[in-house]
Amino acid sequence: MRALVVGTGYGGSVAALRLARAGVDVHMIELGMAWDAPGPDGKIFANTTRPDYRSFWLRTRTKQPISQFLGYPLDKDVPLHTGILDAEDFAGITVYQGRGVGGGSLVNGGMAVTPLRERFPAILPTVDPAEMYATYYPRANAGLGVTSVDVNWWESQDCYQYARVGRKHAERSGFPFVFVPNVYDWDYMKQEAAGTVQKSALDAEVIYGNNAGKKSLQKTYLAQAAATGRVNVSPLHRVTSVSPAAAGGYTVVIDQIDTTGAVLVTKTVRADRVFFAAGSVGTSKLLTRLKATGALPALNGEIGKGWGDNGNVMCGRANHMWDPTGTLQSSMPTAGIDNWDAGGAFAEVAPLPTGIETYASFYLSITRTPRRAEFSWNPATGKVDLSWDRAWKQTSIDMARSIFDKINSKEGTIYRTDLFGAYKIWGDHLTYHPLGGAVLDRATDNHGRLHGYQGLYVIDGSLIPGNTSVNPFVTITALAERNIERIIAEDF
Ligand code: FAE
Repeated sequence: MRALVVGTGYGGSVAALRLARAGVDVHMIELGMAWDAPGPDGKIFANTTRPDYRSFWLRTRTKQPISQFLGYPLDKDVPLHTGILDAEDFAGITVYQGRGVGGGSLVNGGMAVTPLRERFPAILPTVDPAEMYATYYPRANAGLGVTSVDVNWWESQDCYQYARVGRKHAERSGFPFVFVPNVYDWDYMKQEAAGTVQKSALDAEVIYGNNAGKKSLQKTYLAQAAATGRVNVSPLHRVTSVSPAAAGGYTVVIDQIDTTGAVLVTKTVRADRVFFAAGSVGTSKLLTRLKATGALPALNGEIGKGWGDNGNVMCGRANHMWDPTGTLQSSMPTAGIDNWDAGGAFAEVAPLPTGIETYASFYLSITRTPRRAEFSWNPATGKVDLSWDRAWKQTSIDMARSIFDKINSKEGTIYRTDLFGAYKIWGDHLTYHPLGGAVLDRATDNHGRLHGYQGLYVIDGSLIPGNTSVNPFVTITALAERNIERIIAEDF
C-alpha cells in the first residue's frame, strides 16, 4: 500500500506520521523548498526586518504585510526565488501562506490556540466536541509541542513590554486579556534573553522563518514521520493532476521545479491513496480545476465552496509617550483580547519588532464575519478565481472596532494611519488564515473522504468552513488526528 500526500503542512504531516506508523509507505510532495541548508550569511532563514531572496515565493518585489512605516514604503526588489512566504493575490484578497517542508509552520507566529469548547459547534458543526476535547485536541497539542509562557518571567522581560502595554489597555477598557500557548521553546527564549544562545524570536525572526527556538513541523510531526523510515519527501515538486488509474488507484502528475519556478521535468506516478493537504487555497484550487477540466468529474458541487478568511484584519494604535512598547519585542505572541461574544472579535496582541521605539500597539484580529467566498475555474485565463470582495472586510473592521474604538476612547489615543498605506488604518487586504473550500461533511464525508472517489481524502484547513474563532493550526491538526484515525481503522 502506497499513499501520496500533497503538501507538508499540518494536515499532511499528521497524515504522514499516522499512516507510516500504521505500516503504510508514504510519499510526500511539497511545492516549496526543504529549508535545510544555510544561505551565504550562515542562516537558513532571512530576518523579518531584512527580507531577501529567501523571503518571498516567486516575486521580484517583496509584498510585506505591513507595507509602510512613518510614510516610507518598505517593499523592495528581490531576486526571483522559491522563497518561504507566498503572498498569493486574488481579485479581492492577498492570501499569505508558508512554502516549504513544514508549510505554514515555517512562517507563522506559533500561537497555538484551542478554541473555547462552547464556541466549537459553530466552527465544525458536524464534529462531536466531546471526542475533540477529550482526545484529539490534547493529542494535537502534545504532537505540536505546545506550552505556555512562564508568566513570572514574562512579567519581568523587556521583550514583552509591548504585551504588557496591550494588557493594561485591554483591562482598563474592561476586556478580558487572555494568555495563549505557543510552540516556541520558552527555555530557549530565556537563554536568548540572557544572551547565551543565538537570538531568534528576540531577533525579530518570524514571517520569513525562524532559525532557532520555534518548534516547526520539521522538528515535531515531520521528524517523527522521518524516524519511521517509511516517509519520503520530495521538495520543489508540484502536484498538477490526480485522476483514476486504469489499473486501480490514482495517476498523479508532478512537476519538478527549480528555484526560479521553472519546470525541470514532469513525472507521473501511481498511488493507491491520495491525501490532499496543500492547504485551504492549494487543495481548493487543485480540486476545483480537476473537477472542471475532467480529471475528477465526479467530485460534488461543494468543491471550492465555503471559503473564509477567519475574519482577519490588522491595525495599529499610537500610544502616548508614557506607554512605550519597547525597542526589543519577542516575535512570538503570547496573548489576546477576547471580545468574541460581545463584539465578534478576538485580537492577537502582536509584536511590531522594528528594533526602534515606535510607541505603537499592533493587533491581528480574528472576527466572526459570516462572509464566505467560492473558488471557480476560469477557462479563459486557465486559472482558478476566488469570489472574495474586498468590501466584505468592513464587517470584520466593525467587529475589531468593538475593541479598539473603546480602548482609544479610554486612553485618549488614535489609530496608526501609516502602516498599510498613507492615511490607511486597516490592514483589510489580506489574510493569514485561509480556511475552507472542501468543507467537511459537504465536499467530503464527515471524516474527509472526498465524495465521488474511493481513496481520495482532504486533510487540511480546507475542511474547516471559514472560521475557527482563534488562530487555526491547532484545530487543523486536531481535526486531521481525528480523521486519520478513522480512515486508518476503516480504509487500510
Ligand atoms: P499549510 O500549512 O499551508 O501546508 C500546505 C502545504 O502544501 C504548503 O507547504 C504548500 O507549499 C504545499 N502545496 C501547495 N500546493 C501544492 C501542490 N500543488 N503540490 C505540492 N505541494 C503543494 O496547510 N496559525 C496559527 O494557528 N497561529 C499562528 O500564530 C499563525 N500565524 C501565522 C502567520 C503567518 C504569517 C501565516 C502566513 C499564517 C499563520 N497562521 C497561524 C496560519 C497557519 O500557519 C495555517 O492555518 C496552517 O499552516 C494551515 O495548515 P494546512 O495544513 O491547511
